[in-house]
Amino acid sequence: MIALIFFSALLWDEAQAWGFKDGVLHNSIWLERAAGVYHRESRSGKYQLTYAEAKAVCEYEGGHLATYQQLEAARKIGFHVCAAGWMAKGRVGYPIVKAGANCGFGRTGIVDYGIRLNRSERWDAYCYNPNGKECGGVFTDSKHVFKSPGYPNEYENDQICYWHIRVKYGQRIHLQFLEFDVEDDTACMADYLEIYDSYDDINGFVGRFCGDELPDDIISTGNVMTLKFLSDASVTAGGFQIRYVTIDVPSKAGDGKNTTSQGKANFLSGKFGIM
Ligand SMILES: *[C@@H]1O[C@H](CO)[C@@H](O)[C@H](O)[C@H]1NC(C)=O
Ligand SMILES: *[C@@H]1O[C@H](CO)[C@@H](O)[C@H](O)[C@H]1NC(C)=O
Ligand SMILES: [Ca+2]
Repeated sequence: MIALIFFSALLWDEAQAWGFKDGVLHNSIWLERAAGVYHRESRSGKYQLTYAEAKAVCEYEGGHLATYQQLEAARKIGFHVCAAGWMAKGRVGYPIVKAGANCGFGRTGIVDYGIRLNRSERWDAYCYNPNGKECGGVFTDSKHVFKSPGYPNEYENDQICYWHIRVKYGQRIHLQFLEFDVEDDTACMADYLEIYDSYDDINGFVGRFCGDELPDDIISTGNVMTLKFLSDASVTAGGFQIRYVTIDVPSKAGDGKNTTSQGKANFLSGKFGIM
């Protein structure tokens, strides 16, 4: 019985998206960007871009065509797309994480069509742009700078981004606001950034921020934090940059005081932690 449930769960997963996350595998539906690499097709559909057009698509967004090595690096962390696209230097191929009969000839790896002599052939594009528009994600690095989508340009209307931070158990997260400019209104009803001292946007509410005053630093109580940015249908602003760094929780009680006394940081006293 249990085996049956497990098996049907697998099948369901198969139909949905297919899984794992930190154990890698994945598919590109939710992992639209991996290691700065992403897939683009023409607005008119699949396999419509010449080499020059593919190049232009990536450059229009501030990036360039991915190299074979960049596509392979993305594939290694789960980037899987079943569509051949141009890469740098006129190469064509696509990244396969999960072998399947309908895609990749049952193999995994970069399916490589080689360097095309005829640059008028029409394929999709693989772009590389590590500084591309970022709207959320899961972060486990010991430090990172979050930017509002499109930063340093103004953010767009109707954005919803969630950034989840999860560092090593026993560490805390120190948030520092480097730039902050979000449409101002008295109750921050229009556009806002919310910060939660937990791994979701229900528990551990810390605050909702808008306007152009830099909020104070915030230090988590546990090893997880969530940032939620939301913009409504009109009026945008400059956006934000927020840095986090991890801090090791001091083993001696006395050291903790020193941390707070240094700046204007809010040292939260709370209970949220995830192994
Ligand atoms: C190059 O590819 C295009 C599109 O597939 C095709 O129309 C054209 O004839 C090809 N040119 C040569 C020289 O093969
Ligand atoms: C407090 O922290 C500062 C900077 O990290 C350090 O130089 C100093 O020795 C610390 N003071 C105490 C009392 O631990
Ligand atoms: Ca707005």
